Amino acid sequence: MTTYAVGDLQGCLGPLQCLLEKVSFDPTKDRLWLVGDLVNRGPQSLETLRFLYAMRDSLVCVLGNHDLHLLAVWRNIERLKKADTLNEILNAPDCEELLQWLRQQKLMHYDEQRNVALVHAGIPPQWSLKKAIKCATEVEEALRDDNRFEPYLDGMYGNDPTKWDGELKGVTRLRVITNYFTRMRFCTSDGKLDLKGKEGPDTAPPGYAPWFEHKERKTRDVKIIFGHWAALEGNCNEPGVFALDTGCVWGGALTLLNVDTGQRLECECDAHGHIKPQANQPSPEPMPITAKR
Ligand SMILES: [Mn+2]
Repeated sequence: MTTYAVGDLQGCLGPLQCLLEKVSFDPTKDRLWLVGDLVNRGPQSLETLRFLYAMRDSLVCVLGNHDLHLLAVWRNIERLKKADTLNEILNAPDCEELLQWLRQQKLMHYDEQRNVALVHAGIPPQWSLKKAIKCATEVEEALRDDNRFEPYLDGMYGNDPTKWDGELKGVTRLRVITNYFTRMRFCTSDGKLDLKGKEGPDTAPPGYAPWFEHKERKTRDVKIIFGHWAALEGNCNEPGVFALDTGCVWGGALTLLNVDTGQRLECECDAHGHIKPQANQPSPEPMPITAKR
């Protein structure tokens, strides 16, 4: 039995299947952890969700900002954005089944035996492991509660407040927690967020740094696997912190990490999130569509 973690899929099913084949992934024995952002922007969001749903008993999945956005559009709380590629899911006959499953997923997974946490964006420096688990649970409970699901999604959007305060209540409280777990890149040492910057770690505004670089970060003794930040290109130079978003949907690669050995595998992608043909294995000459087969 082997446990793997995979980076942001964003509908890139081909590269995922390629990696699972490379490691001879066996869903009856092995486990796959997903850092979230399963869908959107990429070519096969619906097929990706169906593929994962079919092997749901072998998965651990945390939600990303794109997954939450999908849930909000599904419940008519937010509209599709121009670049979204979510319509195929919303129009599918099995939409309800797939998204009812999606909303049961977590914001944070903690494996006590391995001392490894799995999150989409990160854990803010001022939170202990215990605090992070408690806060993630608050959002997970709202997601699963039929009476609180839509009010939560409705209150989820927005950049304010920029910083956690234990006194926060209601959807405002859940919004800050959601922003930490699913959108954070740069913050101050006491957890004030800058949600505008998306570029590399050296582009932090004055006083800010990548969330994982703060020296006093309270989860420094926990291994953390995360995605979300493609500009890191899989490198974060912080011991025990593993960046897995290597931008498969943007012509980068999809990364698979063996959680126990730390070994990484990549599948290179083209600009549309499909598997990139290998240089040493030229793809066959395209057949003219008029040719007799
Ligand atoms: Mn993301």
